[in-house]
Amino acid sequence: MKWFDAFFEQSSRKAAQRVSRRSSLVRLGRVLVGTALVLPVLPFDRVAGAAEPAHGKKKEVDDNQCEYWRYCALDGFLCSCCGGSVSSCPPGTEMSKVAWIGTCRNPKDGKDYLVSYNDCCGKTSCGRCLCNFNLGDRPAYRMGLHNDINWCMANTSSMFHCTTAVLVGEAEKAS
Ligand code: ABN
Repeated sequence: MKWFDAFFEQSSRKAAQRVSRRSSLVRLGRVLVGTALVLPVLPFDRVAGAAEPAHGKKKEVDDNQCEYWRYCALDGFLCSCCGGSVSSCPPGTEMSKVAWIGTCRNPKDGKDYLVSYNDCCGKTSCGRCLCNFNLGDRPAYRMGLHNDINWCMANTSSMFHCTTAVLVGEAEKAS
């Protein structure tokens, strides 16, 4: 059984050598130094960072988002999310004959504009991009100044599908 003892003695010594605290520290040190030397020279993809808006600059809001400036007094589903656009109805629907008018400020030029919120009629509710901003909205007893109304009421079909935000023109400054 001598060979057996010798074999195990040798294996144990080798194992002890391999996993000794000192050799582990040496290995760890090598890894750390190697990482510190190699990482800074690796090519990083900085394209994502370049796509970020510059500090202080706001990301542009498109007309599929409730925060788009023309929707400041819109209550309904955005037609731009329903197959239409900000100022046109989706196919198969018809623009309401009556509407309510809001006043919104265009952040690009700082001017106020009149916006006509016409509903698109003739199909069931679109159900996408529901927005509810109420700038200038008045209680329902002043119907013409209220946005929570189905403006398809005067159309052949009073079924409400979505709401547009048609630009009417620049608002006059109050004197
Ligand atoms: N003007 C949008 C709308 C339609 C139906 C009911 C409430 C609001």
